Amino acid sequence: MPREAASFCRFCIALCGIRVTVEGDTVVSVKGDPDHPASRGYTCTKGRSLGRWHHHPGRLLAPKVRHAGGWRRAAWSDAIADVARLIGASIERHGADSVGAYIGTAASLDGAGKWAAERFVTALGSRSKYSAISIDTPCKPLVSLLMSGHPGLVPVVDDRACTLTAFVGSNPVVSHGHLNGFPDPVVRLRAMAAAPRELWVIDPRTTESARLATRHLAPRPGTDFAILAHLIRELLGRGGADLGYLAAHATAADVATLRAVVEEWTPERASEVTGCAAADLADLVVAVRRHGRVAFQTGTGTTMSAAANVTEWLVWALHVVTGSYDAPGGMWFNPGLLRRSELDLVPNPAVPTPTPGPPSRPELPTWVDEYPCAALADEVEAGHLRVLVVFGGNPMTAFPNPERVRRALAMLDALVVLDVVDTETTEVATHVLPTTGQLERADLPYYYDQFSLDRSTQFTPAVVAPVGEARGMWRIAAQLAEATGRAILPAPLTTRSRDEDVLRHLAGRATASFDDVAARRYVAEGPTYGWVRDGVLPGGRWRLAPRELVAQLSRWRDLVPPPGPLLTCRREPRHLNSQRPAVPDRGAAGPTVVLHPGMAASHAITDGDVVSIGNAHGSVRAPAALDPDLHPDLVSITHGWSAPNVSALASERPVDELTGMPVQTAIPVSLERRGGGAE
Ligand SMILES: Nc1nc2c(c(=O)[nH]1)N[C@H]1C(S)=C(S)[C@@H](COP(=O)(O)OP(=O)(O)OC[C@H]3O[C@@H](n4cnc5c(=O)[nH]c(N)nc54)[C@H](O)[C@@H]3O)O[C@H]1N2
Ligand SMILES: Nc1nc2c(c(=O)[nH]1)N[C@H]1C(S)=C(S)[C@@H](COP(=O)(O)OP(=O)(O)OC[C@H]3O[C@@H](n4cnc5c(=O)[nH]c(N)nc54)[C@H](O)[C@@H]3O)O[C@H]1N2
Ligand code: SF4
Ligand SMILES: [Mo]
Repeated sequence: MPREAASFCRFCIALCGIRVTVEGDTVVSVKGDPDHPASRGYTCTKGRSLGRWHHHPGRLLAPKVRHAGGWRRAAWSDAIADVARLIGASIERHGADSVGAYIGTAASLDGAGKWAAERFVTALGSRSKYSAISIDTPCKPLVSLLMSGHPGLVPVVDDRACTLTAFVGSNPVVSHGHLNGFPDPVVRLRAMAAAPRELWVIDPRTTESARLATRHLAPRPGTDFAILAHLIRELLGRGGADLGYLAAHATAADVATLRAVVEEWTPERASEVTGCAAADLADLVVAVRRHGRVAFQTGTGTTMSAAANVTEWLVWALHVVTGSYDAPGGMWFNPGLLRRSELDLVPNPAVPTPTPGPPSRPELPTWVDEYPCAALADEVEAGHLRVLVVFGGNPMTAFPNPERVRRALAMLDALVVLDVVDTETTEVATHVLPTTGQLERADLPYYYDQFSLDRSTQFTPAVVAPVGEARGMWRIAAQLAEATGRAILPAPLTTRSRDEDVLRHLAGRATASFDDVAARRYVAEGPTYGWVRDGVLPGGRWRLAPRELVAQLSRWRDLVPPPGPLLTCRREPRHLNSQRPAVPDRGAAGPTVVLHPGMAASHAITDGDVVSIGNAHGSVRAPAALDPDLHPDLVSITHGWSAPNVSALASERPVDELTGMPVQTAIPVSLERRGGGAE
């Protein structure tokens, strides 16, 4: 008899409610849950493919250990003992930092798993912690830290009350949001665009989100900061700023510094750099004045650009200048229903200072307690990093310069990968440990609560039994720690506890009890306003003009935007980075190079031709697909593939001097036709 279970999807930040039909051990179907208060029945193709993902032909069923002739299937106890031995030996001979961890996107969506992974690194006493944040959006914690004294503030769009929303380099209709989760995005964006409300999209492509917007600006890639600098200049200089808010929540000196550094971004200069008509830029100023408060949300289109930090800073500054943070109709800060940041964050009057980067890249400042992924290959090659544990990530497709990453990973004494399927990274691993997938574990979105549009959380029990010998990631981390003589589980938890016991611990200080969350499945409170202003900002004031960011913005003064082609980042509906739940064969149907017809014509390229795009770092080949909805300077391939791997065009040197972030959008490239489509 088939049975139906309610759960929620953990491929992405939207965390849509699902109903899973199961017959025996077989997941028969996954559908949207109409009773789920946030997603209201919505799912995307990835969520509906969860059954295929669960039954993926590449699923890892048992631990495997590499030996001279290939792989050997190992008993769990042997695999754990072997990894623990290598970790212990490495620490003894080379110190704690010689053992590190990379915590990827899928780990962050396994509440107990990521919690245990973090505690594992801490228990080792190692500073060699890496996460996907430093190849996605290190500018967000940096700007939060420099402006508030804490790196973890998450501004969330007040989606019911905001009247002027803007997405800058984010396409929520496909991505479902960047650090703000938008389940059912089309319905939500339509509501944001319904008069008298306005929705602006700033993106060099006419994206699915842009099509729903009231207005669309298509700047040259990499120049968004100029739109924002101009906007702030006009608001501060010619009216529209919330002067009362500024007087109370910023210093006069900071306001003067901000005013001075944006002054040169006149309408003419902003228009020249961005390629947007001065009249369109003026319309944006007028719109902000009309609405007073704003909700601007950035995404990878800005966080991956060379000007990431200043763009993010100017977005935060815009909210401060208009009194839009921590206030209805603007953006509020989600402290998390489980995590409750408001209990931990106290005013931090010290001006943040970084510590040096890892020994092989000391020039990369460390602001939060992790090293940038761009330094990982250097650390291995220098002999500092010798054992790496990968939790739910795929560095081979995610890191810049994949060839060097592959060589570095192959040099490790041990590469231990915790994953659900075989990947480009398990291919170079020494130890592969099969982990329970989404449907096989009880879960709470412990790290993703803060990205919800409501202060909310949800619970799911396991829907099906683990496949093969797969184990929970938290349990594997705890067993590895135990086998090296360390304990990461606070009493009364043990490695034999149930998932629910760990989750109960994580929910220990939630505003709703674990039993309540488990019984109700989804618990929400409305937005909470004012806690950052009243309880976190030193003296109630933002540091509106951090000197590091003022210095970076000054350096963009003379920018002459490079001519195209420029490679930009983009997400595809059916894939989640390298995870392709709807396409069981990893090699099937690679990406296309999307080009404007004008760009194609000037390079004698027609639809379907094989083209190569390259730069000083590498080159990739793929078939061309023409699309008139792009900025004419732009070419676009998605990341997450091994062939072609677009990360070959990104580099671990040079990177952003403050965060170590590689440039992954607005990259100048050459473009050449290599052959006809049939070749
Ligand atoms: N379907 C799907 N959903 C995903 C993912 C996925 O792979 N597939 N990945 C998940 C992850 S890890 C993340 S971080 C989020 C990302 O979420 P988003 O940041 O919303 O990602 P995208 O949908 O790629 O939107 C980025 C947009 O930036 C535009 N862009 C590129 N360069 C520039 C620029 O210089 N300026 C401006 N203004 N725009 C630019 C691109 O055209 C693109 O439309 O998505 C998550 N959701
Ligand atoms: N050039 C370029 N590079 C980029 C980007 C870009 O746009 N362009 N995007 C960047 C961004 S935003 C990000 S977030 C990173 C992504 O970097 P990663 O997080 O390293 O990449 P993913 O492909 O999401 O890898 C997730 C892995 O987790 C596994 N997995 C899935 N479910 C589970 C599970 O339940 N448990 C466990 N243990 N594992 C599971 C998947 O099989 C997959 O191997 O890449 C970054 N790199
Ligand atoms: S938008 Fe798609 S992938 Fe994201 S949670 Fe919802 S169903 Fe899952
Ligand atoms: Mo990401």
